[in-house]
Amino acid sequence: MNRAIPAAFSLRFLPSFSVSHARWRGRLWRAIAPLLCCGSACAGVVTVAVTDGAGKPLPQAVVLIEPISGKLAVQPLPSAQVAQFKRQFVPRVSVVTAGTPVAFPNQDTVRHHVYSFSPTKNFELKLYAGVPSQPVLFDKAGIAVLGCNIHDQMAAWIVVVDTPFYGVTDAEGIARVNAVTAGSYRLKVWHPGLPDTSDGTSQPLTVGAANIEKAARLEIGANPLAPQP
Ligand SMILES: [Cu+2]
Repeated sequence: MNRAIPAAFSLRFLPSFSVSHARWRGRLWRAIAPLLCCGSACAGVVTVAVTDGAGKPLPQAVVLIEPISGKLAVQPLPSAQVAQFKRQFVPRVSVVTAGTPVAFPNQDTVRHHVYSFSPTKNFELKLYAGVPSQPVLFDKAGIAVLGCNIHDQMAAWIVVVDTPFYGVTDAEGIARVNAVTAGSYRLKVWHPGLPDTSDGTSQPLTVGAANIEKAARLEIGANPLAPQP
């Protein structure tokens, strides 16, 4: 939502003494923009365009917007699911808020044995068909890598977050995060194709009255989500 700025505060009326003033005015704007808004009443859309190392749009990258300091109130999702269909996980990449129960319905006629040994969530659903009686609670932020003991080609990722502002890039490599309240944040971007040791990219993000467009480039290697030939 855009809010009209009183003329007295408008940067158009700031004097321009030198070329360096453009930079100075930019810094001033970033500093005061959050102050011109009134808490949750002021929010913007943050659009992030993610590309791979070759500059191509990168789908299924996870975008997180985390406050520089403190924590934001986050509610668990009522439910989420990662199905198994045609011997693949669907979806391959999910984002859920901490405390969300995730169901793992098996929609194949073969049985699956779903597991994760990640510190974020260590669990195992031993060889089963149909829908397990209980969902799995993902209560700790981090990345859980899922596999199947029977089908080695099956892999999926559940990113558990403790911020309400997140998204996943679409087929064009674009993620839109709506209603981000004014403030100072870190914009993080991650993709399963990154090396295991990488947390992805991080850049500062200041949200004020205006919508924001950002870009991120990830140096990924073999993309595990690329369509199979
Ligand atoms: Cu399986």
